[in-house]
Amino acid sequence: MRLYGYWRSTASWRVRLVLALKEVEYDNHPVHLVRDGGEQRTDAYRRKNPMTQVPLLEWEEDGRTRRLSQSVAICELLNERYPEPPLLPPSLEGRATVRQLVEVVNAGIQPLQNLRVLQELSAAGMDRDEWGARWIERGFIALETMLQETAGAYAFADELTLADVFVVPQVYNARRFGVKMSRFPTIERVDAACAALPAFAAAAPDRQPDAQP
Ligand SMILES: N[C@@H](CCC(=O)N[C@@H](CS)C(=O)NCC(=O)O)C(=O)O
Repeated sequence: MRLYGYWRSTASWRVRLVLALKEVEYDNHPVHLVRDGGEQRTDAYRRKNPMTQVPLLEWEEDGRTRRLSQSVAICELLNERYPEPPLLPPSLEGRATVRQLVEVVNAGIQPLQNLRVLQELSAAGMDRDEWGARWIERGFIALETMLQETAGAYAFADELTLADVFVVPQVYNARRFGVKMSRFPTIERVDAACAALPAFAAAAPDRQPDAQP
């Protein structure tokens, strides 16, 4: 199994987290998102992922090379293929609630501060850091309210779920953009609980082979 990703990509980090939690071995293929205009935009990579984004998971099966992009789809595939530990709760309502939290980050926050959006904003003369912080803060106001209802030791009750896998990388980006995390005590508490786990430490950006100082 090969993971095409980038050390500081939050969407790649989600997949790294699931692989680490499931203890699945994989080959890391770094795609530098900035160097030379971005390796994700090369013809060779575009043929693998027409969206020209990371992450991308690639593996061989039945004599064919399989590829899957989009971190939600990848995480769900891995969660079903490697059932232990389960990253979705047993109840239907629990699974839907976790997916709701996942989508708040995946659809409601991350796309607004993705690299290509920030690059376009900079080119148009806008302050990309102010923009990024503003949209993360708006999303976190909602997420904090939701987590006050759902969180136990982790984002959903007392077991790790995909909600934690999506929230933790977004907190890292919030800090990068200068968001004041003390405004979001439940998000901060969930992030700290996850940070104490070895799988979360292993998947962190600065532990990746392509990390830069
Ligand atoms: N919805 C996609 C988002 C993927 C995404 O936004 N990837 C970013 C890095 S976190 C990327 O490749 N950006 C490169 C670019 O914008 O050119 C997913 O969850 O996989």
